[in-house]
Amino acid sequence: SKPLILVLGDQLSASLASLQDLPEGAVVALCEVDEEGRYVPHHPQKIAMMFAAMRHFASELEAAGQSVHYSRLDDDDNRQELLKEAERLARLHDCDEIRVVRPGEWRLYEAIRSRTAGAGNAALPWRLIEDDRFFTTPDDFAAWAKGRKTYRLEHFYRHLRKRSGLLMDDGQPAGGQWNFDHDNREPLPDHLAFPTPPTHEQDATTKAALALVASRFGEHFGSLEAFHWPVTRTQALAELEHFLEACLPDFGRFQDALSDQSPFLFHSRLSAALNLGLLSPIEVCEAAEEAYRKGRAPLNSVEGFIRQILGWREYVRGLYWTRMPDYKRGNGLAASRDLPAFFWTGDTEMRCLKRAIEMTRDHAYAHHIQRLMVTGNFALLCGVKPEALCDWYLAVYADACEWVELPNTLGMVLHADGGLMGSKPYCASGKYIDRMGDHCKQCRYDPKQVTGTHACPFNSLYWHFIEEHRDVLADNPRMKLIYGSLDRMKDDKREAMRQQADAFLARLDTTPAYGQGQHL
Ligand code: FAD
Ligand code: DLZ
Ligand code: SF4
Repeated sequence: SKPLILVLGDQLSASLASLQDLPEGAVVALCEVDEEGRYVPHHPQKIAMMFAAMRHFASELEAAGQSVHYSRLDDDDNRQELLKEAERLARLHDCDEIRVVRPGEWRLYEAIRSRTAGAGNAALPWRLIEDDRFFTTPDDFAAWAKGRKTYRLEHFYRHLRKRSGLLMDDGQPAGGQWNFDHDNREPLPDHLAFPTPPTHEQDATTKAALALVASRFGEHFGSLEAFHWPVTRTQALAELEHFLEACLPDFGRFQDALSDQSPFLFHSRLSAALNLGLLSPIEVCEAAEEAYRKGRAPLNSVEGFIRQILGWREYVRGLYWTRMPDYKRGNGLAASRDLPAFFWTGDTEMRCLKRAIEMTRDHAYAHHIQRLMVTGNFALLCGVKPEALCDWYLAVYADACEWVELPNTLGMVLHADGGLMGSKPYCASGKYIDRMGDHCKQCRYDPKQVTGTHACPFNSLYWHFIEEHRDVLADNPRMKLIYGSLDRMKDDKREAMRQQADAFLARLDTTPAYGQGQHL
């Protein structure tokens, strides 16, 4: 047979299953297409990073002697739709089959599945190959999940610790504990210095990708100016080295902290390189474990980091493939509000939100606590509908791929999956944001006030949310204390909070300032 091997934009790994033991004459295809750049208005840095990385990867395959067809976005004959372009190339090169590793999105997976042999279009059948670049496959997750009522991360994570042997000593967890989360919640101290992330030389290939994206997707939300993403494996390895040396020792302590100035703190910023395939999750976890074994980083940091990759990353992926497509329709709290317009501008006086959105605009990045407890928490409390919020997160982050974005947004942030992922919503008042960082010091609102013109809007919104969802949440044992506090409040206080929240929500501008309504 003479296959066309379609390598998708997030499959840039030499170890990719479809690239092993290729028959003579096989053609590898990578395709830049307009449709993938627009199904949500992706951040220009995300598109440029992907195109630059795709172009470098194609050159590396060619240098290794592989025959490669690279479709550029501005090629005249480009069909501008991924599957149609691949089919055009297969015909052009006289291929009799198209092989592709499982894509990172249900949308493409379904479209491909309907074209596989036996499912129609037998003239040019597609073949789906399992993606083995993770610790687990969707089948592994389904086997683990079988018969369980809830899918708790902690159980899955311990199962994978044992299976992988990561941070295990004679069958027991290193340090005698599975979880060091209680050591990983230090708020931001004053005058803490953060490591400076590496920058990478922008060669002609990277510059061309940046220029192309500026001209073709320049109207999308997000600036290209501070583009520093790694776009080759060598650059990604430099990022990993930097993380291990400069960030990992303090990663744990400040994992949950918020900073008004630093977008990155001690976070690894490795998610995009991992999701593109430039780094493997296994090598990253092994490198972190080695840092611990050699005494270069404390266990709470290393365990906390490995938990994110071996635990959360595998867990959300398993959940996604096991639960789609129904998962995407979940709206357990019946949320119906459009996205606040300032999510596309940062134009708000709420300092924590303003900074999270500005950092997103400038870097196509915000760290986990900003996504979860600032923008996410705000959207949860306001009742933003899942599809609007999911489209936003999918568009604005360089690391966004639906398999990881959707469970995090719909499940973790919005509690819209009926509690499958989290035993309670991650809702919080301004007090939490004040405790974890320094935004409130710069804000016109006061996190200690609940009503009045200076009151932090998170506070009344929080109680409004708690009241509004009493029917769904009150029986939850983890929410009992909160409902106890609400019930002990005097009626006039409750009424004042309600009015404060209602007035705020009535003023909230959800006109589609930008980007909304562009979903295909
Ligand atoms: P670090 O803090 O250094 O963590 C190390 C690594 O662990 C990350 O690189 C990532 O690969 C993994 N990780 C950490 N948290 C999670 C998590 N909750 N789920 C899965 N993997 C995790 N991550 C994405 O990769 N793509 C997304 O589209 C994405 N969307 C998100 C949307 C929302 C609403 C939320 C709350 C989280 C989302 N995350 C997503 C998870 C997490 O916020 C990012 O992985 C992280 O902020 C990336 O920065 P980092 O590499 O510096 O992470
Ligand atoms: C996100 C994205 C963008 C912007 N452009 C492309 C592209 O031109 N070609 C491509 O193969 N993939 C692109 N992607 C990623 C896809 O939207 C999709 O998430 C992955 O292909 C799924 O594996
Ligand atoms: Fe955010 Fe409220 Fe603090 Fe302002 S006072 S930064 S809105 S938590």
